Amino acid sequence: GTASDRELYNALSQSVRDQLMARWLETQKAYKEAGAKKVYYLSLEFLIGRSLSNAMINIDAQDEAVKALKDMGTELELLRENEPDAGLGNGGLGRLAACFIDSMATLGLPGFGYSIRYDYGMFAQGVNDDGSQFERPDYWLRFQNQWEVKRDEVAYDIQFGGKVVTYQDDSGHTRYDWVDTEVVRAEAFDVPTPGNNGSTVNHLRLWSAKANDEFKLPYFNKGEYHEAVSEKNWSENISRVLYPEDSHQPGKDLRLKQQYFFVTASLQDILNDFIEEHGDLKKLPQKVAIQLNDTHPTVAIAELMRILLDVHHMSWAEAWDITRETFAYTCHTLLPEALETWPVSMFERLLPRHLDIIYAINHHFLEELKEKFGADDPRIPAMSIIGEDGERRVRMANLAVVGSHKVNGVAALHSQLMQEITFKDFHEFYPGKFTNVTNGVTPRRWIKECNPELAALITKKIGRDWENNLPELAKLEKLASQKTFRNQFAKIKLNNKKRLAALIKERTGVEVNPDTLFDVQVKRFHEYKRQHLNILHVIHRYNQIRKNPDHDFVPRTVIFGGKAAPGYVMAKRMIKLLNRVAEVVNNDPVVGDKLKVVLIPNYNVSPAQIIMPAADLSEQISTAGMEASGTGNMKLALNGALTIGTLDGANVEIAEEVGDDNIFIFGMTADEVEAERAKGYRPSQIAAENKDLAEVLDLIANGFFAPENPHEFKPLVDTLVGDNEHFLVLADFASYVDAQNRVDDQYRDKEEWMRKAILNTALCGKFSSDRSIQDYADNIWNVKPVLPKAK
Ligand code: 26Q
Repeated sequence: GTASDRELYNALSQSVRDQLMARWLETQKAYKEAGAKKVYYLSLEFLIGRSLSNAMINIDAQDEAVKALKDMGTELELLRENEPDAGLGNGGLGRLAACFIDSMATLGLPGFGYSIRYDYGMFAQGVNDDGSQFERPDYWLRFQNQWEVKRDEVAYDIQFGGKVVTYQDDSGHTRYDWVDTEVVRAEAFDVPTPGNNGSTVNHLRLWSAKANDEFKLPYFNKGEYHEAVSEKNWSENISRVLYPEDSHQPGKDLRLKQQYFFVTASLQDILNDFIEEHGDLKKLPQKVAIQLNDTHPTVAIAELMRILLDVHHMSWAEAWDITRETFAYTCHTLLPEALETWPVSMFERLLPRHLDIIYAINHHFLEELKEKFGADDPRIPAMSIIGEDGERRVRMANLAVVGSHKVNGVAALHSQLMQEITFKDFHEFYPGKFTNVTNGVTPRRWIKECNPELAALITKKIGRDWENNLPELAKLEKLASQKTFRNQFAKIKLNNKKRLAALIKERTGVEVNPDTLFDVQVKRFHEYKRQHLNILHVIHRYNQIRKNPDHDFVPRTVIFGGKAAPGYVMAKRMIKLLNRVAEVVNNDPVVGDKLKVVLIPNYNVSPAQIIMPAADLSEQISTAGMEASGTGNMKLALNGALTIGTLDGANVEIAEEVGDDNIFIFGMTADEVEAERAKGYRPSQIAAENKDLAEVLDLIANGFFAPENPHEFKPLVDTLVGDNEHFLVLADFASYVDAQNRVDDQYRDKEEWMRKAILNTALCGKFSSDRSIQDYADNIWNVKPVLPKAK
């Protein structure tokens, strides 16, 4: 008999893995010999997706494997479907971390990721018959994971709870002991992360919780064997599941436990390695840089202080200098509701010693503030690490800012708003601490792997340097005016659209025509991302078609992908409305190919790799000032989609790079949004004055899309027309529709459209994560590449 596809997949993975292992050892040896400074990227999320193709591309084994498999009568594309996505993240922040470890390895930097090995990653999304979202657990570890290596010798004890006792040591110093704690063990699994440079292989280290035999010792001692063993399993819940909320925090014990579990295992590991290689902890910041991916790992600041003070008996001043020089913090939001805070009472119960240390940090900090501002300044309670209004809470963002030497935003506009609004007082108090590093994406996965035909065409025209030096793409600029090149580019786009059409058919049953304009909005469902603005436009278009069916419309397929957090009622309602609108529009015989609407269920990294290359139009329509950066916008533009977007996040920089003629900008600016909110936003007036809009809202509110339950979507409309509606959806409607009409006009001229599409690919070289990582390396980490001998 023949081997099954899974067995072949396993065999191929193993052979690729063996090649990675050899390079991995060489890389570690080279770092050791160089005594290199190392970077650790701490993130509760790494959305890496599949590894097989990525590894083969980065070690240049792809062509060979494709040939060998062909000889065996099978195809790489078939085999790699057997690999489950590693969905260890929610969205942009997690995917950014995955792009960053690819770039660190490609640049030859000693850079390592740390995260949690969740048994269950991001939930799998399904759609019920009524159009609503359902969730299923993602048990991605069902089959042996080919891309991890369990490191039996790497494991640490993690404490929780208990109490703090003090004692005097021999020299009369007061010392602190954290005792009577619950203990859990953290076990290490390494995922090798190859760079695209012929030699470097770093790793991502994932921690898994394992019951410790010390756990529930009292039960054993009492002879309650069964109780002891069954209770043990509870402690393993710490690494059970990724929290699927990406904007408001659940405030659960278990989430704080996850954060601390992850942080202390990583720090113990980092310090072990450092001490073995360099010994003297005073030199820590010279040899170690730790990046905090948002506030999620910020308890690391208190944990490093605890280790330096309580274990290594350093003085406060010395420990604090080392801590601040070691950490840097990346902020990924401006939404106040997304800034993490934890009740003091929870900290006291789970991490009593850390709470003491945070109080002490805050005490020193507030003294400095009083010195500078005077004791009664209102900035003091505002900047305090402890929030005193209502239930007392630890403000993790404030702790992260105070305990880091650099704080960065993720796009120019975001970093500017951070300095002017979110952290205004901090920026004045710490001049020079705040900076920008604009996000990027790895061109290996987001061009070469996902769009092999385009990659081959580019390489044929300009050589392969673009792979690791993306601004080289600018050499394509002059080709945009060549008709033959435009035809080649257009042909590839069409092939990619056919591939996507097949995926849509498979996942939704809907047939879409690859000759229509593919209009794509893929990202988490959120009010601030305004998928509902897109839906309003779809309904408006539907109305136009119904009124004037013989008019020469530009046929469109509007494609959505994304998940709603299970507890986010409004986001779930948006999904349901979208699916209901799709049902009506797709089955109306008057409409035909003029308009189709689909939600591709369970949007994730793997479907994204099919969607990005197939888009004509990229929807980036957030309320200005609310999307920190966006990274899907970059992937789509690099693959030759034109953006329709607001001046928000990295869209601003995309517009700068490609030029105003090659992007469709609409809507209010961040300043205008702020002004409108200040004066009191009254959307009901807007709806009253715009007939097209009123018609759309009436259809939704009156149950046109939910005949069996006509009030279903009334709350959504009520929100949109309500005073001070926070996302100003209706305010941008007219300008959005106008921009969409400009899109149509442009798309009618296919040659001109393709020219612009090519310019988007050519001019987005800035948005490589290699450039982002080089910025971090130069301006924040102060690390240099160390290249092992090539294999
Ligand atoms: C916080 C506390 C408790 C539980 C969960 C969370 C949580 C988890 C994930 C909060 C936020 C997130 C994810 C945020 C995120 O993905 N932000 C996005 O980051 C991208 C990379 O910088 C940006 O491009 C996006 O603009 C930003 O929305």
